[in-house]
Amino acid sequence: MALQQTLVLCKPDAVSRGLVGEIVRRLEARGYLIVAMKLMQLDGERARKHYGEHAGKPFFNGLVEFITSGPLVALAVEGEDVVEGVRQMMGATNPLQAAPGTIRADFAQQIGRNLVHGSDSADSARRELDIFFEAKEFVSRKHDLNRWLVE
Ligand code: IDP
Ligand code: MG
Repeated sequence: MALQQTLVLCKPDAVSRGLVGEIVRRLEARGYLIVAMKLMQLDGERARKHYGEHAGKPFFNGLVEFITSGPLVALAVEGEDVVEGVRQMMGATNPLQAAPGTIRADFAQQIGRNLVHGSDSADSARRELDIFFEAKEFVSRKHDLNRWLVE
């Protein structure tokens, strides 16, 4: 077990569809702590940096266009093994392959409109959090609930 932070994005489809509250509710209900959060519109440069691993893929330009098309909500989320936990809560990239009960299966239909981003490793999380947040934007929170969450 490791105390980690991860980057979660409620993508422009989630914001436009009024699903930010539902996504935040699920993260909070699982016991993860939000340690930074903001509504913002991403510019192309930051979007290409964030999704750099996908540069050159057929969906890359559409992905950058979409993620910059409207406001998104970026969150830094903290908890024990939160990187894997958030990936599990999001479900598979393609909502048709995502398990029922995950955000993507419950609320999305297509891979290019799958509502959420979550970092895929602790290293990715650090890199991505740096793109979205400055150090001073993080708050430090006590994990009082861990008494009930962690053995
Ligand atoms: P992830 O978001 O589950 O980590 P990645 O493979 O990192 O999935 O892809 C990043 C994002 O790019 C996906 O969430 C999805 O929105 C989009 N994407 C990935 N593959 C495709 C595709 O084949 N067609 C359209 N969009 C895609
Ligand atoms: Mg990814």
